Amino acid sequence: VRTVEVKKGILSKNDRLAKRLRQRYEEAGVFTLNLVSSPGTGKTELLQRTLRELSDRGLKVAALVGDLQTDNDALRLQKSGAPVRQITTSGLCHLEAQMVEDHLQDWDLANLDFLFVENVGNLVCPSSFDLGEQLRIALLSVTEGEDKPLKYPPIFSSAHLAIITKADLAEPCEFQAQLAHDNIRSVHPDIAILTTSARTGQGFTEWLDYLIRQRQAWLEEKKGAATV
Ligand SMILES: Nc1nc2c(ncn2[C@@H]2O[C@H](COP(=O)(O)OP(=O)(O)O)[C@@H](O)[C@H]2O)c(=O)[nH]1
Ligand SMILES: [Mg+2]
Repeated sequence: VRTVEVKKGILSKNDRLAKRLRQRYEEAGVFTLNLVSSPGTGKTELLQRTLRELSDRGLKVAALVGDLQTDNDALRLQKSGAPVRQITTSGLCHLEAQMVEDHLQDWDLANLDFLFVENVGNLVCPSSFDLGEQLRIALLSVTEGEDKPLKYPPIFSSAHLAIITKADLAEPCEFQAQLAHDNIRSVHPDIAILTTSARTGQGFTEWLDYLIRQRQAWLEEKKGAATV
């Protein structure tokens, strides 16, 4: 019983902080996304290309990236030219709202259109921690096996979008796309699913269009709420 009580305490503190972050994002008009998946699914690779291509379309983007150790991913993402900051969790398997808030303290969010948060690679823990994001995106690579959504349902049921990554490797991995879709939809029936390859650029037009559409709808919703 005590364990449950402690976890509840941590989660409710996190929820309070996440609400504060969400308010800050709304005031600044920055659309924030939380990318979750197991290690090696291709979060950093997807982000690197996404940051570059959104910048090319004239959008202002930035990223925070979480890892247990090292700033390798931040260094990779900085190559896109966008502002990037590393959050090192020193062993913690997920990001919490407090860590995000601490790393955003001196950033002028009003200057940004999109903020991407790459969570720590883990298919379990990140699903419980709201970071105040507008959208949570769960990634599944073709190399991981189609059954992962069945084994780790919360990460897929708590996400707004699933992306199947590394599509260029689908054939050698004998990836069964229909089975993966069915498994994702068995834990989250109406979730949107995109398929991408950060290597070849496959699916990136749909992915970037999706991001821009979602941000636009959010801005319009906010404007509508403000005039009511
Ligand atoms: N073939 C191929 N490899 C990829 C793709 N995306 C990522 N990778 C590789 O997969 C490995 C893990 O990618 P990374 O972005 O670090 O995954 P993360 O741990 O989820 O951030 C790296 O060696 C990447 O180069 C892709 O679309 N196609
Ligand atoms: Mg990474």
